[in-house]
Amino acid sequence: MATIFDKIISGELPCDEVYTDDKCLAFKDITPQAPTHILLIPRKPIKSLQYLKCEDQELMGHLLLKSSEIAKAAGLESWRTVINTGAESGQTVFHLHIHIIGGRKLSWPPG
Ligand code: DGP
Repeated sequence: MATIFDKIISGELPCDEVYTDDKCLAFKDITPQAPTHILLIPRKPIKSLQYLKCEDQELMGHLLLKSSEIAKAAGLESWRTVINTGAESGQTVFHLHIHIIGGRKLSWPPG
């Protein structure tokens, strides 16, 4: 079943785009938890980290590198990257995504 993020990738739903290339797309989170809250998603429909395959190794490296570039381009020097995996962790959209969160002091441990 197509998720909201699949519909954003296809252009069926709009987003506030931050970065795009042939492997991934980044856009602002609709319910930001901090002054900067960006979601970075692969174009490939991977449900979560739970479903990664060996063939995804290069893609995941690409995503991590891009997450750093995107955070720095947003003016951040300190930020948190979060990948929720599974409903109990807080995952609500089952298309793998990296949260890039910053612009305020973040507490630890997470709830
Ligand atoms: P997670 O809880 O880790 O599955 O994060 C899903 C995030 O997706 C959550 O922070 C809210 C965001 N989100 C949900 N629907 C939309 C949408 O239609 N547009 C955008 N930009 N973000 C969305």
